Amino acid sequence: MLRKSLIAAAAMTLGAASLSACGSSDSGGDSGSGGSGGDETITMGFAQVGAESGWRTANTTSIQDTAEAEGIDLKFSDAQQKQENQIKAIRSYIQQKVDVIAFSPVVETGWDTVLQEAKRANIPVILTDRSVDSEDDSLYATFLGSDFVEEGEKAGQWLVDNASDMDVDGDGSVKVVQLEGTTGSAPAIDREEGFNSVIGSDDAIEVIASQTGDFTRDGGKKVMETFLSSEDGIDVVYAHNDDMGLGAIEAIKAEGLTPGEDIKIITVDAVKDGMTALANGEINFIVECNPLLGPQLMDLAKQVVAGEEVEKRVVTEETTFTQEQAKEALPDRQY
Ligand code: GYE
Repeated sequence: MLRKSLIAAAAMTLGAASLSACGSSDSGGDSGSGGSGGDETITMGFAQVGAESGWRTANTTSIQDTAEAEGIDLKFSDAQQKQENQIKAIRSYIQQKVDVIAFSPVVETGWDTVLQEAKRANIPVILTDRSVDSEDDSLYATFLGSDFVEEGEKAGQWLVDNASDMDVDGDGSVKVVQLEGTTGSAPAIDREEGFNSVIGSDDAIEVIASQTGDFTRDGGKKVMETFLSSEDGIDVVYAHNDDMGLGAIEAIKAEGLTPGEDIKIITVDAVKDGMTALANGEINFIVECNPLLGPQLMDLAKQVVAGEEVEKRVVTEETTFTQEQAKEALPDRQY
């Protein structure tokens, strides 16, 4: 007990030291003079990917609501799925001397320069949701998010386990079309890799076409329309998120086919609209990806700003849903 409180006291002192160091740099007129209580507000700059999907909307709400509840001053920007916009936002957060920068990198590569600028300015960076592909892991404090390879594996495993029901036209092969997420993004790369690594064990399953729908409903619909006119005998759609799967449903219906029966659908995310389609039988299986990262992100931010050691990788826990499980889970679904 005593040991614990000593450690806590030491951590607090450390925190106070690094906070005041931060507040006093540049002697800028910041509001850190709150008397002896030392309650300095943490300022976080957050560079969001965009508003491309139901997942993203839930993620943004979780971050904004938690920041407000925790008294963290959040500067928020929406990059509209463009890396250059995210880089601009990060540079402006550096200029504003925020205490911590958090962002969800739209694509994996091309971040080293701007992250070095943050490092030189002594502003810690937290990656949330998506990771970067960089040799230098000193450029960020921690990465909080899902294991996308595992999500792809879960999708592939369900397909392998149910392969006999998936050969809708009974021609002896399961023909899959894939709706990929944003090209170059971690979830698109990893969900494809995980899926392929598992379906490789079954010779009857083949991916006959694959194209990006940019994680949007409209993108999924358009790509599916193309697939329906160019490919014969599609049995299964594997969509890297619910929104693209929901777009595919519209395209399938427009062809006079029944989604979930004539063409089976597997997606990732498990947001409300996806879960509703699953419960209604229009989607067949969803791998969950949890967008409610706000509470863990704000905890990590406080620790990082206080100079405490944090895990370099924090993985969120997730499950999967069949149609029956979706019916049960839907009434309590938060997002
Ligand atoms: O699956 C998708 C969103 O990065 C996990 O991005 C996130 C993905 C999510 O657009 O819906």
